[in-house]
Amino acid sequence: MSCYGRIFFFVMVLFVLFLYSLLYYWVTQNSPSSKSTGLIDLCQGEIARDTITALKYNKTFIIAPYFDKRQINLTRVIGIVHHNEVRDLYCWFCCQSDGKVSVERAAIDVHSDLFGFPYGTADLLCVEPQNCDPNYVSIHWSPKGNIVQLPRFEIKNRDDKTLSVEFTVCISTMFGNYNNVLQFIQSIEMYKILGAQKVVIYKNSCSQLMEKALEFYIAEGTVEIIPWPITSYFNVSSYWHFSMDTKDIGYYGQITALNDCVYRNMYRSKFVLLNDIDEIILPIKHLNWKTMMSSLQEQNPGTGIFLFENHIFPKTVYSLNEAFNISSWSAVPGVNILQHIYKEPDRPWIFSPRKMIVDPRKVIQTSVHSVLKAYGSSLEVSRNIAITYHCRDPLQGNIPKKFLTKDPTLWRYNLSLIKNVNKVLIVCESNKTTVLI
Ligand SMILES: *[C@@H]1O[C@H](CO)[C@@H](O)[C@H](O)[C@H]1NC(C)=O
Ligand SMILES: *[C@@H]1O[C@H](CO)[C@@H](O)[C@H](O)[C@H]1NC(C)=O
Ligand SMILES: *[C@@H]1O[C@H](CO)[C@@H](O)[C@H](O)[C@H]1NC(C)=O
Ligand SMILES: *[C@@H]1O[C@H](CO)[C@@H](O)[C@H](O)[C@H]1NC(C)=O
Ligand SMILES: *[C@@H]1O[C@H](CO)[C@@H](O)[C@H](O)[C@H]1NC(C)=O
Ligand SMILES: CC(=O)N[C@H]1CO[C@H](CO)[C@@H](O)[C@@H]1O
Repeated sequence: MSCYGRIFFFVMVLFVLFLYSLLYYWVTQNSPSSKSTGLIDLCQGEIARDTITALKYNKTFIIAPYFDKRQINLTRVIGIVHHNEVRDLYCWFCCQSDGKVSVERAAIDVHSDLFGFPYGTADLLCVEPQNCDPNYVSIHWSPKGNIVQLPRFEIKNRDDKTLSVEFTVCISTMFGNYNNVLQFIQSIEMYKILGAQKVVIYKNSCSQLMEKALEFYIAEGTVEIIPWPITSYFNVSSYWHFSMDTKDIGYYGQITALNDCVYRNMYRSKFVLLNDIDEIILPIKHLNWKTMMSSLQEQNPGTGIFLFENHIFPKTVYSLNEAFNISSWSAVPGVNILQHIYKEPDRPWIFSPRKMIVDPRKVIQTSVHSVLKAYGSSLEVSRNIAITYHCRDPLQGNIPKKFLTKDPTLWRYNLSLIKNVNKVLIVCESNKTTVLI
């Protein structure tokens, strides 16, 4: 072949290759499947790492997607939406099988417990495409377009590991420069005595001293902190109802945090407790949660949600037992719960809120005092079996002590509680970087 011939042949080969790639591009871009958007690599989008991610332009915030195969294969994206300004949203799945993108319209299920606020928790529900097995998803207001810049979220709970923990306590939203350090340490130690291996805290803000206590428990492996920068995105209310405070969202987004905590621990923990840090679900009939829950479950098969009456033990009313007025604790700011064993009288005509121990795998949507949707039934546990011990400001004004009821159940744990609290304080003392005692 002559030199020109060779060049001609080479050019022809290049030309044919070029035609082929044009054809390939055309075919993939105009593929008849309306759902497939071709070979755009969704997996280029930056992985979202924050607990709260705002979507551009639309009044939608993403917390996290969770794989939920309890009925059909769903991706359930827990989010916060403006309840009457969000209409269409789409899940852009990144399929592991072939690296393609598959788009599904999301059903938007706004939780019914908005309490009048414009923003509330929502589940964005997307049916997972067959043979896709996605590990990442992006959320977009359109089923078309370029989404390379969209953040992508890891779909959690894809492998349902075996349960590694028996009891996890979910503490929603620590806020307002929280500094009730002594009561915090006592609550954590009580949870541990009663059977908790894990305490998950959604932290908005707390004091420097509190940070030290948290560091101690993180190092110990008890506490897991989920950053909760809700105040960067919303004007939050510190009340639970809109009528009390016309802000964007109620009580520091507590309900969203609780729902996230249930799903986060669904396949990690046999039970999840949903209560505040000044509350302890306190067994009366048994000595710990394990024996109490096995007895309750045995007697109530099919029940997944156990509700415990809230009883207020005012922090303004003290017991006279000087043994529990522990002088070395006075350097630590906060309430000493061992001194508060008088509870306010019942008011049967007023709604008495309850706190919960749930089997997370039976919960679909939770509120604060009950679940909204679940697979199992709920049981109102008798106060003879357990109560929610709640040590705080009085709710019924400063009624005299003689009208309160003495309930020293907490004192059953006095020896181990005092010993354990002292251990935390001494560890911190030995480390000269802390001033806890
Ligand atoms: C549901 O998801 C699992 C795990 O990803 C998969 O093995 C199964 O085939 C899926 N089922 C359906 C009906 O798509
Ligand atoms: C909070 O409200 C103020 C005025 O009421 C407004 O200017 C501001 O943008 C709001 N902030 C957020 C995060 O919504
Ligand atoms: C606790 O002890 C301190 C002194 O050690 C005393 O000032 C305080 O009144 C005591 N508190 C109660 C409630 O007895
Ligand atoms: C403190 O705990 C011990 C051991 O459980 C118990 O014997 C004692 O009665 C408790 N003290 C009070 C005042 O209840
Ligand atoms: C003790 O102090 C060191 C710094 O001197 C710090 O790195 C460490 O985390 C502290 N440990 C605890 C348990 O607070
Ligand atoms: C549902 C909704 O509000 N969609 C809007 C999201 O933001 C884009 C860009 O501003 C609008 O075009 C959509 O209408």
